[in-house]
Amino acid sequence: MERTLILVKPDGVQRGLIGEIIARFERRGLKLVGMKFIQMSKALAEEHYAVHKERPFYNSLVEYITSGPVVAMVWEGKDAIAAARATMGATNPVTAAPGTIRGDFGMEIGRNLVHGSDSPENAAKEVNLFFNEDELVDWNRVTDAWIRE
Ligand code: DAT
Ligand code: MG
Repeated sequence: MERTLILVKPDGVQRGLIGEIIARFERRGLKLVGMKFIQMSKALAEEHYAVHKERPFYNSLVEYITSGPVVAMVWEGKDAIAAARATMGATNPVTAAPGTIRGDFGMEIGRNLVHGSDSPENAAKEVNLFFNEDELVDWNRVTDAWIRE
């Protein structure tokens, strides 16, 4: 089982797309194990985006992600990381496929609505950054047998 950290970024929150975005992960068959609505601090944003520290867009990334509240979630499932990223679509919404979150709701890279972890290593780091172990819920979902054989 994999776990991935998903954020509904401030544009998704401001545009009233929280439910729309969550629904896509939910109906795909990923299982929600953690969720919170928070205003990220600059320190948390800098740590979250530490891998991009040397990139020219780093400062605007930190500014964007702290510009309003976000919904932070942990979704679980076999291949959860790749499945979630496919549901999100390509980083640049202009080239993201229609049917994906970014392809359906986005128009530029600096307002791409969602974050999703990109590897098991980064997912573990990011989940720990946003959630304590006791904030993640271990639960049985009755539909699992109809989602996985
Ligand atoms: P993703 O969010 O698809 O994992 P990433 O990790 O490469 O993409 O980059 C993190 C965020 O940084 C991305 O969501 C939007 C922004 N970004 C990436 N490449 C960019 C670029 N060339 N110009 C401006 N912003 C960029
Ligand atoms: Mg990334």
